[in-house]
Amino acid sequence: MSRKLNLAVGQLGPIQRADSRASIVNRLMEMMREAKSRGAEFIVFPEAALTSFFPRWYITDEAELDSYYEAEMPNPSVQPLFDLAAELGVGFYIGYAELAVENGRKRRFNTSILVDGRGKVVGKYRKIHLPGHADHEPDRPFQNLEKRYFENGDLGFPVYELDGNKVGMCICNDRRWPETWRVLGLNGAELVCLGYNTPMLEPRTPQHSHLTSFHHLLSVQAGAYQNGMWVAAAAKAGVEEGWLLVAHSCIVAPTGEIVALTNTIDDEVITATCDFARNREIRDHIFNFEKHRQPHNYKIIAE
Ligand code: CDT
Repeated sequence: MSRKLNLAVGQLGPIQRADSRASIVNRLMEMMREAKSRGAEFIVFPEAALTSFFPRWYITDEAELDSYYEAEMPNPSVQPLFDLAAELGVGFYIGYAELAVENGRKRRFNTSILVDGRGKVVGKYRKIHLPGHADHEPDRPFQNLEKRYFENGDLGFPVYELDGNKVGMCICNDRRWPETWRVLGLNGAELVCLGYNTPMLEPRTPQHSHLTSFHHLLSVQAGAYQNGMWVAAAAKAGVEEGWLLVAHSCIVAPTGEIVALTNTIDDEVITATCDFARNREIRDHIFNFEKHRQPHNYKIIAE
């Protein structure tokens, strides 16, 4: 019998600046309960899911900046979500801004973790492709200061064993880069979890606004198909502090087909059953890496 996973994606509607961590954690818990009631064993939440997407603001006060980060995970604000995961036996992926102190130095990362059905952290990823800019650009209607507020991830693209399945992670802008998916595929991922905050408007290329959802789905479907993996993609969507974020959270099969898609810009749960036998249909045939890859011709990619 093939191995299967009942999977959910928990899309978040907007988080405003004034919303408390407790209210956000309650929304996540509500979606976890709904996922469980529909038979899900694992739920994927968005990038930076515990706060408003603060890189849109130029923040000069360090204490204020720190308030958007988590210095430990779990911590008392999010512990109820971990407790519920253990109570329900539902694992999860979640993104958050990580404040680490390493060798006495403050380090900031855009991070995600995998938590198993016992409420235990089993894997961590730090976002590698940081979009935007490092300096304040006052002519923009809103900032995209990820390059100021985060360091590039230093953990590579690891794949973790999670309740018997091989699970990898990436975060938002990573999904636009084919290298992300291929490295995860080469590392053996069967399922890739992805969270994102994607503004409909990119101020430097407003002529692409109407393509935002298309580019999102194009990237995720190609990543799934070209590497024979399931993908679960969770948006933070809706009008956050005046700016619309794209929705279209989805679950994509290894064939590249969308098998579940949100149809709101609010908190919404979607579910699907991942049959890992479907990965083999791709990876044993059209994208059999061992048989068909020609890496000696791809050296330029890594140089
Ligand atoms: N969070 C994040 O990585 N957002 C970027 C915005 C880039 S502007 C098109 C993204 O790639 O969706």
